[in-house]
Amino acid sequence: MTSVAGRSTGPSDDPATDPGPDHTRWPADEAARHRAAGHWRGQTFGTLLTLLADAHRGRTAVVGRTGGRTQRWSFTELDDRAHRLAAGLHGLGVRAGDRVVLQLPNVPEFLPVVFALFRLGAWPVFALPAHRGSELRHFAERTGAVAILTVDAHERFDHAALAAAVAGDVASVRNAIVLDTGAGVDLGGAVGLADLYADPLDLPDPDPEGVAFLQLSGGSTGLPKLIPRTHDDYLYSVRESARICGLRRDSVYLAALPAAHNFPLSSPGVLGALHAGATSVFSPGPDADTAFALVESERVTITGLVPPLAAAWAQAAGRTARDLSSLEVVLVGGAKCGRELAARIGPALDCRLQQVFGMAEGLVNYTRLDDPDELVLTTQGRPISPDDEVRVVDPDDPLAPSDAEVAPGAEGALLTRGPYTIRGYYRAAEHNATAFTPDGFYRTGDLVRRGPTGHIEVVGRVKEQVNRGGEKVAPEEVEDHLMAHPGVLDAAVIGVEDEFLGERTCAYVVPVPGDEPPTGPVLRRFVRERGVAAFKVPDVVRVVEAFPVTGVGKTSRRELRRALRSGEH
Ligand code: OOB
Repeated sequence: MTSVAGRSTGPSDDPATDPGPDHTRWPADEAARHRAAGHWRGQTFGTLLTLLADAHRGRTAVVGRTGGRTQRWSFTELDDRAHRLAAGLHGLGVRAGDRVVLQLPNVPEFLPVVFALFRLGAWPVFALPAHRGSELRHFAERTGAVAILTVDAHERFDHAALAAAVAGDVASVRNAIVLDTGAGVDLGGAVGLADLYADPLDLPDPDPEGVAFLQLSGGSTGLPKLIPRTHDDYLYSVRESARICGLRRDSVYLAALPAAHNFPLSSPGVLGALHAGATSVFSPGPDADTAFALVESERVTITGLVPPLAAAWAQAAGRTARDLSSLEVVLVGGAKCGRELAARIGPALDCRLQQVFGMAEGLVNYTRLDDPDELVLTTQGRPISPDDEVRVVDPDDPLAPSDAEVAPGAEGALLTRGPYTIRGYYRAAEHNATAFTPDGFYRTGDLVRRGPTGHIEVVGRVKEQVNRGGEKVAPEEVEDHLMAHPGVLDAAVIGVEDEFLGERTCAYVVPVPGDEPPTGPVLRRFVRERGVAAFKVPDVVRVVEAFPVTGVGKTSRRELRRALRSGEH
């Protein structure tokens, strides 16, 4: 890989596919500091798996279902599968630096596939199972991907047909590779994943400071951006996450959310579990029925959930016959988990709550297992690393940011820089010019407050704050008040245009199933009686059956706004 003035060029030397300068690397002096501090250890994921296989051999690394079959692979078997798949992919012409769009649901094959690509030095582009044609085409085009690797069908959607269509549309895509789960769809001209297992090859280890994969941004506007993460930087966050979340060899991590997302992948996720020599269980779906059965049968000790799912699990735990007593820690993150919900989770699931505030771009914050309860209930944690730099700045003018720091404890926009936070999105020079400060801090777009212990409370998104006639309303705060009502399972607040106020608030509420849903006036009175400023009482309340969600299951306020504009609610 060549470096030009702090930028790296694509590793391919073929001028037809060489993407040119595509992402910003860490400046040399900072990189040297991260190495000297022991954060970056010059190890790749492929080498790590070999070491893990030596250390843990016959212990179970992965459990999951492919089609109707339960599979259980030891560390040795996972390592062997990754070696053989790497050889098969090499046989297809996949080389170091090539991009491969990966769209797998929670099947055990996820891990050998990802590690095979890591070993080759080819970059998985982590699409989510919920993505469809417009996203997959965008990922393939933007990255010049050489292949798409997916499953035949999942949740009654024909992914093989979609992969074939995208391969037909995007010239760089030479192969569609499909995991056949026996769903019975036509695989067309796709290569079967099972046919790729070949005799292992001796492959050169990729550059640990080079890109390992492309993650996707949560993306509040437009299509997701691509996030280049390196072996060195990501391994640091995985290693520390495993430690902070107390993973041990006898831990069992349940991937309930789609494993390709950064949260179940690395916070501490399946990679953290592997790192600790623990077992990863892939749940085919995130719903309480499916997951509780696995918690019982596999004696799951730890998992990670987005807040709407945590609310649903807490509700379901009260009436399940399943034995959930093995659960020790439930991480909740991805969106704000307000105090009301936070206080419900531990007692309902009889476990320790750990809040996590992370982003695929890098920075991850955790409440610590020995933090006082008050911090666990009211904050989203503190950074993983002593070298994560955090600045809380004046959010007032996003177009002409002064980036002046606010007073300690005051609300402001979060900027961050550190050993595992990217310095630029992949092939997005124009966007990078505003998404990062000139000195390399990432503008997270999150509104936060930082307390004296360094714990961060997320107040909302800079852009989602509702400006109600000059009074600022954080949707998350109003949602938390609504969630305190016993009849409310979930709440989402958005701003709606208003002739007089500029914006007013509209609260959507999902009632607890089976109960008589609370009415708008009842809920407005309820919020008012909790002693909040009148301007925070939602102007409109709508009761709906469910919320639209993002690919990882976060409530999509963007989709709610769209539905409201188009008159669907
Ligand atoms: C995780 O990653 P992304 O990339 O899907 O989304 C990042 C964004 C953050 O910038 C923030 O706006 C929001 O999601 N977020 C939270 C939060 N955790 C994430 N907002 C409030 N409270 C939280 N606890 O979502 C992600 C990555 C790694 C671990 C966990 C979540």
